[in-house]
Amino acid sequence: MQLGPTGSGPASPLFPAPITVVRMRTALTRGVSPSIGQCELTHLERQPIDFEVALSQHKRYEQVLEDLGCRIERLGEESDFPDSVFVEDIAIVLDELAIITRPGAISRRGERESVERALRPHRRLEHVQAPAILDGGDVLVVGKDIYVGISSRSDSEAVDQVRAIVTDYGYDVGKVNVRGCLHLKSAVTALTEDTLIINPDWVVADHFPGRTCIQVDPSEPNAANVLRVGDTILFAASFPRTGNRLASAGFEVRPVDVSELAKAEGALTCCSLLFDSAAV
Ligand code: CIR
Repeated sequence: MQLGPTGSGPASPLFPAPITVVRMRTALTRGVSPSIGQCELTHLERQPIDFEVALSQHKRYEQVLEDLGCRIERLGEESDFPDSVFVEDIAIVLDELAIITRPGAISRRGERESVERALRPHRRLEHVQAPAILDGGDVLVVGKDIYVGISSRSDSEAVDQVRAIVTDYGYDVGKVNVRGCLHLKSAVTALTEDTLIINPDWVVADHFPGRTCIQVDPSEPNAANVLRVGDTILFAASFPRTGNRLASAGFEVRPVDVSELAKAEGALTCCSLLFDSAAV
C-alpha cells in the first residue's frame, strides 16, 4: 500500500505518494580510442601502447568504480580523438553546475561535444570561452575551494572565467603554479577535505594553507594522482611505496593498474568524471 503525505493513510489523487529522489554517484567514462598511440605527450617520450592492455586496464578501472558504488555512464570511443579516454579534461562538474573546458591541446577540443551532451541531463552547463584555455586535470576541487593550475594547458584568463561562473555559489578560486608535470592534479590531489597528497617538487604546499599535505614517496614522483571514491583511495599500482604511506596514515587504499594508460600521460583521475545525480 502507498501512503499519503502524513504517512498514515493510503495515497489518493489529492494526496499523491511522496516522491523519493535517490541520489547516486555517476562515473562518466569513455572507451579507449583505437588511436591512443597518437596521443598528446608533453613530459614523456613516446613508447608503443598495447591497445588490448590499455582496454583491459580501463575496463578493470570501471569495474573498481562500479564495485565502489558508482553507476558507469560510458561514452562511445572516438577514433578521431586519441586522448578522449581522459574525460576529466573536458569538464568541471560541481554539485550546482558543470563547466565545459576549452582544452589547451587543439587536438582535444572536438572531445567536448559528446561530453557536453552526456552532462546536459545532469547539470546546467557553462563554458570556458576563447581565447582562454583550461584542462580539467588542472582543476582541483576541495570542498568550496577550487585550485586551478597554471600550466601549458590552462591559463589565467580561464581562472578568471571560472571564478566569475562559480563565485555566486560560494566557491573560492585560486591560481596555483605547477612545474615539471602536465597538470595540477599530476602534482596534488585530495584524500579528504583536509588532507592532500602532493609531490612538492611540482607544486608548493604553501598554496594549500590549512590543509595537511602528505608527500609521495620520493622515488614515485607520479604517485600524487589518486582518486577518492567514497572512503576508498584508489592509487596507481605502479606506486606501492606511496600506497603503503597512505595505508600507514590510516586510509583505506586500493591499487589500480593504469600503467599502459600512463604511457599516454594519463592517470587515475583523468579517466572519469565523478558526480552525484538523481538515480535513473
Ligand atoms: C594529454 O596530453 O592531453 C593526454 N595525453 C593525457 C591527459 C591526461 N589527463 C589528465 O591527467 N587529466
